[in-house]
Amino acid sequence: MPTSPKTPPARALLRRRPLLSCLAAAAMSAGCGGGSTTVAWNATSDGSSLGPVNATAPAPAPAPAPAPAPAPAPAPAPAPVGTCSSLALCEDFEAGTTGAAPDAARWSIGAPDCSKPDVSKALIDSTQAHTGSRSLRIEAPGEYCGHVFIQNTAIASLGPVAYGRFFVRLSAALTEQHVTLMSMRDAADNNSELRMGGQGGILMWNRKSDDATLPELSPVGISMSKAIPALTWTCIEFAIDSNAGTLKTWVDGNAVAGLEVDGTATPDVDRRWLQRANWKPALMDFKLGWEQYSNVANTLWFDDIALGTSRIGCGP
Ligand SMILES: [Ca+2]
Repeated sequence: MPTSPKTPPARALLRRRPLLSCLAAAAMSAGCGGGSTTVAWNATSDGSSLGPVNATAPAPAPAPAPAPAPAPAPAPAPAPVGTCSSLALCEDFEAGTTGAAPDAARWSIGAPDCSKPDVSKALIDSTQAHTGSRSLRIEAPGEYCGHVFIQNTAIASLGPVAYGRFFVRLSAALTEQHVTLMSMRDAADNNSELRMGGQGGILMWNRKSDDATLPELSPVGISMSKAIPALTWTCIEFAIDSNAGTLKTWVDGNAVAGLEVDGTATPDVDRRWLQRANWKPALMDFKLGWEQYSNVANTLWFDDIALGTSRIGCGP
């Protein structure tokens, strides 16, 4: 298949977008490591200070009632553990073998727009990890068809509202050029790809079929998204409501105003996206990796990948 065309040049700056309302919902933390259980304990004392009783001695003045011992501070609630079992996908790569492909029962490897397995690799790596000692390393040279993704299909059975969370570490920061690091096949869009990646130096979404971007790549739109720094683990979360046709994105736990489709066309943000009426994706797979359209090479790592039906958060 041919590679995707580049996204059109930045659109004219229009009026500034009103502030979005903040999300009030607290994120639930969920772990991928099946962490340890914290046992609560209370430092109570049952010691007595009463002396021996002497029957002949004058009755002592009644002892003041002992002051009640201060209640111990409640132990902090332990972080949720074992939540991997309730998630549709939970991957920390710890069970993998360094230098080998990830678990073939969970992941297949390839790319929708052609891949060259001899030059583009997706391998378990122990030189970097967000948690534990392993992650997935993507080696993507800057050459034609130098694309590679790991693919999982659990998202297809999640229901209309899908939440995702992953950590990514880039060797080189996003540039002006269009790249993709997450991609999902949309059966409601002729099996075209809903993609997240970079352009204009910031994190952005791209709908391949009509090349709409979120945000619009105007100066204001760009300012309303985030750059993803190199050599740092960044937590990226998303929520897609296929019934409502809405989408939200969080970076390191914070909602990003420029990466939200809320159903009301907002210049610089989702106006272009919403020019397609009734955008209601039917996601068939979930892919992480690298695809570039201007020979932009990168090596990147993914870890602690999760999919579920409620917000997962960036917790342990
Ligand atoms: Ca790991």
